[in-house]
Amino acid sequence: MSESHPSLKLYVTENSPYARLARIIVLEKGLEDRVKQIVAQTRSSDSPYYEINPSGRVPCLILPDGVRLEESQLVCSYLDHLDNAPQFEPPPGSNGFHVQRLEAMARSLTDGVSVWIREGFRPQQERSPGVITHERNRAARLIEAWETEVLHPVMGGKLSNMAQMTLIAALHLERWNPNFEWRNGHPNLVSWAESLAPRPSIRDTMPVV
Ligand SMILES: N[C@@H](CCC(=O)N[C@@H](CS)C(=O)NCC(=O)O)C(=O)O
Repeated sequence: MSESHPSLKLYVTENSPYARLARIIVLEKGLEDRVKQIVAQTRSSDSPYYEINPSGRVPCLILPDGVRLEESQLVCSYLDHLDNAPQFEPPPGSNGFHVQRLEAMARSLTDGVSVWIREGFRPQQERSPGVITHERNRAARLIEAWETEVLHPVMGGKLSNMAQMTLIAALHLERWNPNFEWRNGHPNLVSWAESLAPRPSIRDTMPVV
């Protein structure tokens, strides 16, 4: 395959935490020459992107034969297996179970904070105070739980699983939502996040504000 002709197209936006997972994998695995990243126009009526992905969501990966993949977990797994040497699969046994459990919990945080952020983008008169309160409280409960869970051995060490990746993407949503204040009173989470932040794949995919 010619390096100047990437065979896969990855549709992303710069600030989607879900697309960020796929962008992190591309960098971690050195796939920049094989995967062309294209910024999609999401959440606008009549976007040309809807012809490519009818759901309108990112990330979305288009394979050389035109097959379309969405959902960040599937897209990440596909990219991770491209070289037949996956690095981010759950390990066998009990640690694998904990990676999947913690990935689900990190995804709950991402999903909830994303709803909260979207609510903030609506015109003032369309915002639902009930939704905002619900999501703020959900995030606060999850952050409390994460303060302990982040000490689980599978969350430590080098970047090696989707639980770590999903949590860092969720925590960095603070850049989009200044009311998502998770740092105060959570020293374990702060030091965990600070230890990952300088990693090039994390640093170079930071949400732009
Ligand atoms: N469960 C999906 C969520 C993807 C998602 O909701 N992406 C958002 C960006 S953060 C999106 O594309 N939204 C556009 C829309 O809802 O039209 C995944 O993990 O990939």
